Amino acid sequence: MSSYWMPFTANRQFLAHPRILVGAEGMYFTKADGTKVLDGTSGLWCVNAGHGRKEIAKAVGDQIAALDYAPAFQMGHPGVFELAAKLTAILPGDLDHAFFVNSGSEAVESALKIALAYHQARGEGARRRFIGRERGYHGADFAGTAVGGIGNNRKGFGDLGIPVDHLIGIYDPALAFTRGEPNQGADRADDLERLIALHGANTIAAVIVEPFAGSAGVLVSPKGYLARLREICDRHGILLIFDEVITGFGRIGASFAAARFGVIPDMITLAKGLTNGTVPMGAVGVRSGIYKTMMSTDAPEGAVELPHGYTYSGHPVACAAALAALDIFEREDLFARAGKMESVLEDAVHSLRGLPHIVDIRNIGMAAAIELEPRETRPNARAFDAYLKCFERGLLIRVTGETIALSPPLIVTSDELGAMIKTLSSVLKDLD
Ligand code: PXG
Repeated sequence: MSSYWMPFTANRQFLAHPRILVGAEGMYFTKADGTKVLDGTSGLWCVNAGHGRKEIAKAVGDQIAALDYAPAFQMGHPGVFELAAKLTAILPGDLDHAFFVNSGSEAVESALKIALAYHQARGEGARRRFIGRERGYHGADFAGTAVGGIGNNRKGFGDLGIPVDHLIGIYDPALAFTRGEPNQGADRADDLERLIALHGANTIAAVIVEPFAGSAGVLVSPKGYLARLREICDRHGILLIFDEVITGFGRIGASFAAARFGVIPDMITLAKGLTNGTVPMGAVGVRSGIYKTMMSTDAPEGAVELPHGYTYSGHPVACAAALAALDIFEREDLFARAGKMESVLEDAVHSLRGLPHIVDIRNIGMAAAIELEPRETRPNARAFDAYLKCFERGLLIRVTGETIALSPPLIVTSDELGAMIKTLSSVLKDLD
């Protein structure tokens, strides 16, 4: 076991106390000893339609048998065109082109490169800087790490060599225990004006934000914040990218945050729920104007307009999985279901208020966070202890810093939410 270097994992702790999953069905994982674990986190925010969906397994098996691989460059296959059409049909506004990749991190890198290429194509090649936000998470690759705003993820790697700056965060501890979107704080978007004054609008390529910050612990954008960012970006010719790797495919209680809040970004980054977590795949949704600009080049017809992509871009097996997943979302109306269950999750999670150590509870869509007071001696240890205790008691939660995150599959029932809260409550009472 010791030859595996585990990602974003306390490797030494894991080797001393391994946690192994061997099966999954519906709302439950199965451990090696045969006991069940209720999935409070959709795996890592990705299994939106629940585990073990037979339709996806069949589509994937059939695809491997029929066409296991097709070269991604200068070649196509039916599934990738069908998926691009189906995906862009559910994206809001004129986000009508899809560029396929293999993860959320690659979606972010691709969107940022498209932003640079687009500005260059328009003769504004000086626009090279990206603006992220404090406590943002945009994957683990170079540009995504640079534009990310979680100190611990950046510090070990020094200057990543990419011109970035960061907006002030959206979290206000004075608004602890807010249900849904905070009413105050839209003016935090005005911080973009400060960065524009500092760097010059003509040097800024794009702003990238998560509509709610997932990895930092469900930090919800204040009402009107995203619309204000949109308005400032428009005024200064800056592209706006919504990173919807977590918020997409129903997690926010609607198809996408862009649809829920009626704010259309220039690009949207997607992954996770796209294939219901079954096969790695990501995508960038791109507005028609960007695509058109890139295609209206003076270069000869045989020239590659965007020298970017991956061996596995639009992989036939991933496309088959995504088409089957989108089918399930539509047939079971899961995005609307998530919207309806939002208040059930909200009431359930806020019922924990008053239990020991809790300093904040936040929620939006099918996502919620319970923030704990740090222990004076060992920061972040209390939430991790809660994670270990919950797992022992048959519940998978996600922990980031001092925050417990819940993001159950969108098929979750009120009873299953009740069971999660019961386990969490018993664990919180037992924590020192
Ligand atoms: N953008 C956002 C907003 C994400 O949340 C990525 C990009 C990168 O995706 P990939 O597929 O490259 O991992 C993410 C990933 C957690 C957690 O519990 C969050 C992510 C991944 C794993 C765990 O906080 N987010």
